[in-house]
Amino acid sequence: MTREECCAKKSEALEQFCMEGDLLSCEKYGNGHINDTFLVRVMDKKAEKKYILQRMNGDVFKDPEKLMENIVLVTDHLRAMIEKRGGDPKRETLNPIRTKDGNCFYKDSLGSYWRVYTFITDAISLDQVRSPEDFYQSAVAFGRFSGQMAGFDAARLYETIPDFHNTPKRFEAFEKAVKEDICGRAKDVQKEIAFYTDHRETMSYCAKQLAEGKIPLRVTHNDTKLNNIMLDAVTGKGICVIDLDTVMPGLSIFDFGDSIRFGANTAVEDERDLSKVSLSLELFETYVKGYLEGCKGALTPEEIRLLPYGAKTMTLECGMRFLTDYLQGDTYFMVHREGHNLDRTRTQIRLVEDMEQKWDRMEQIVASCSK
Ligand code: ADP
Ligand code: GN1
Ligand code: MG
Repeated sequence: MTREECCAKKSEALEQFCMEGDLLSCEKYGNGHINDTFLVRVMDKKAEKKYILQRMNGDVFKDPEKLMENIVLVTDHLRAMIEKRGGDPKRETLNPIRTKDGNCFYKDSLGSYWRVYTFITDAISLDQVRSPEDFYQSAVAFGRFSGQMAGFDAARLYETIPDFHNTPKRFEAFEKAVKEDICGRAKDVQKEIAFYTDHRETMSYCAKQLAEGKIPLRVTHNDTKLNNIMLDAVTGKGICVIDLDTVMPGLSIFDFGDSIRFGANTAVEDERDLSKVSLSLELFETYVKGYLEGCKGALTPEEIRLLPYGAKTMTLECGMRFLTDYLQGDTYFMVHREGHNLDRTRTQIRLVEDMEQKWDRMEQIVASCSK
């Protein structure tokens, strides 16, 4: 069944959730690569209200019911912290809407799982930074998020995608995809395959530091792209971390690193003109400062030292995941054109190459910001 056919059940899903008012529209929304997201507008007592409806990706998330238990646990925890601080829980955390049966998800007649969140109003999410200030604000907010989750018992969380950032395991999956070559695409991407094969050792460095107990496992977000944060439309402040599907035990350096991979790139993730792709050292420095401030001294000296490695490893891992998906026929990440995953792979490779050129500067920036 195609995604479109699955999404045809959105009206059936909408009827199940407790949303007052008359439906005005329900349109595809956002640029996420995983779930099917819709903006729902309703008219309630002459006022327009908005919600986010999502069909959770059942291929990626094997147990959406357990995933939603995680989301409720995490958002309840965040809400309590926000209230204690005198913040606004309606805007500073996701708020799942219940179904008329009291559940936080609905399983439709085709077996897809749906959920609804209140829409975070007067806020924006970005696919590229407009100014260093945007990036700084996102860094503070992601850092703050990790601080808020520090008191949360990781054992309460179900692992929504096992080995999500286990880079050596990702390498094995990549090798298998190359060997099987089910679409016959490997012959055309030999250069890209060789790039990841040559970087195998580099990719296992952070995992090794964890295994040797040099850095701690924390409750992390694991998908810290710029468009997974809402910035206040007026003040530009980072107000809410969204896309909580992968909140699980993980590495702080990977949360840092994935933000750099996406946001400190001078081009978009799927840019075809590779001459536009590079690591902005200005944005890198901005993010280091914001993240350290948001974490409020919680990172160990070793975690801080390894921040550049987090950036490089996440860029390697993500590009390798795009290439794996390309080799397997584009079944994981949402694609919008022929060769989309390959374009994404190539930007990630170019970005790693640029990081390698700028490595000393990256280490110097981290050292001077942490003094
Ligand atoms: P995916 O897992 O596919 O990336 P996300 O949960 O990140 O899905 O949602 C996709 C996009 O929808 C986000 O980047 C953001 O722009 C928008 N979005 C998601 N949740 C909300 C919300 N509660 N309020 C406003 N916008 C939202
Ligand atoms: C996916 O869901 P989204 O679009 O925020 C992916 C991330 C990748 C990212 C690459 C659950 O993030 O791991 O880094 O695409 N999320 C999942 O853009 O696989
Ligand atoms: Mg997202």
